[in-house]
Amino acid sequence: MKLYSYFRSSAAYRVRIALNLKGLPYEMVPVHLTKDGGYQRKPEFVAVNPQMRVPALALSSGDVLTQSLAIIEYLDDIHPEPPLLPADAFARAKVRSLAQIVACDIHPLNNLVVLQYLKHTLKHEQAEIDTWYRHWVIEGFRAIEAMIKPAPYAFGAHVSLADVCLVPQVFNGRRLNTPLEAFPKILAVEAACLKLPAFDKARPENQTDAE
Ligand SMILES: N[C@@H](CCC(=O)N[C@@H](CS)C(=O)NCC(=O)O)C(=O)O
Repeated sequence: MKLYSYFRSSAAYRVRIALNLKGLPYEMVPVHLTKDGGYQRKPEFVAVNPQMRVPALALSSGDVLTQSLAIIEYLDDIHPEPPLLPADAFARAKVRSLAQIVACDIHPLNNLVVLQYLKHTLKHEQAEIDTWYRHWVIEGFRAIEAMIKPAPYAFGAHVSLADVCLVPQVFNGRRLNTPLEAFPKILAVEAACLKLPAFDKARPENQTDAE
């Protein structure tokens, strides 16, 4: 499999963690999101993902999957061990709800293309954009902090899709200096996860395209 990724992309980071947890080998294809106007906009990559975003996972069949949550659930379906979603329907919904706070409510407001639109089209100052960024991280994290009871992972003794989404979002928040002291439970989950080789290997700084 080939993973189209960018070291700092938190959506790609989620998929890297999932591939590592499943022990699945993959070739990493870096897509630089800012150099030369962004390689996600070059025809070679548009042919892979017309949405012009990473991650994209090319399967050995040549078929391509996009959208990190869809990719991760696909991997969980075809390689069920270790499971990233609990067997119990209610527990599964709880895990998905945390994952969706990150992937549907926080991250889309802070994505590069959104920040670029605020800056270049709407002409906001960088300081305003940074405030926007932190605001949405804090809003989402307030809800997540209230939802979890680290044990040591977000929903108990087993890593789940919730942790796979949360850890990259903490990385993102920290990168823009979001104050995180108010979220001790989130930080505890992050610390527990980063002790696992699958998470550590997926960290942005451990990628071949890291700068
Ligand atoms: N919902 C998508 C989000 C994908 C996404 O927005 N990726 C960002 C990087 S984290 C991207 O490629 N942005 C390109 C751009 O902003 O131009 C997913 O979960 O895969």
